[in-house]
Amino acid sequence: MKARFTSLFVVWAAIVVLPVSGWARQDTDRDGHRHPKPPAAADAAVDCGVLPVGQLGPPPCLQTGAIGGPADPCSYLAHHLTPEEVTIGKGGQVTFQIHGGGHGLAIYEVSQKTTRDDLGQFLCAGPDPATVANPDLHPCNLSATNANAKHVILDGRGDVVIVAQTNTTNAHPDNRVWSEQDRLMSAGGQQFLNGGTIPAGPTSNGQLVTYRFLKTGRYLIICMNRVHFLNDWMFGFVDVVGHDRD
Ligand SMILES: [Cu+2]
Repeated sequence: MKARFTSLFVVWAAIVVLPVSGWARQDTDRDGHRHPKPPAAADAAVDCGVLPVGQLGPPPCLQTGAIGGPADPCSYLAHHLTPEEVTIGKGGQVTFQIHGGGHGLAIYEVSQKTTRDDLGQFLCAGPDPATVANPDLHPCNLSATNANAKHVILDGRGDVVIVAQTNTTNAHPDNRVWSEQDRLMSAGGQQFLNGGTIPAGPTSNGQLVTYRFLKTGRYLIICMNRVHFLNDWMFGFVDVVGHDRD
């Protein structure tokens, strides 16, 4: 009787336990092919903006006063995400921490073929401002004309992702890149998001915005501040990998 119980237990274990552990690490596609599952969802952290703790560069960058503020010709150097691109597993969470002032976040899905350089041409045509050391060579630096103009932004497949309407009222929603269609989330619309008193690092204390990505794909993360996004290319990407049938 004991031997019979033991063999029954082995059969039960093979049916119930193993698929939950070892066997479950595979996925079957529509053709019946088995593939290893991707690693478990991993989280990521992205710093949005920079808290200036000194001059952003030699003159003409401001050397005193409101360094990094809207009158600093080098403020564009603080308008970026770090890192500009992260990859997480499906179901993973990204925590965005705000640094410096005057930011807003919004997320859109874009085609896999969407590149930073291609998308940036719809904002301020020319080189990536992140690669421009001399503020005089940044074609849209502190340009109210460019920041307030209408921009229609396409992804790598040619689909319209964002329409930044002309800023005619300088009030909500004109005063932000406020494009609701296809937008997954936004934060910092009427009141900007602001950073804390400690620059990016383990003890930094900026506002946090989190988003959990439940579907695979490529996602565009933008700052809704018109100057930051349309002049200075303040955007990045989150790539979410895994199987959509999970
Ligand atoms: Cu910003």
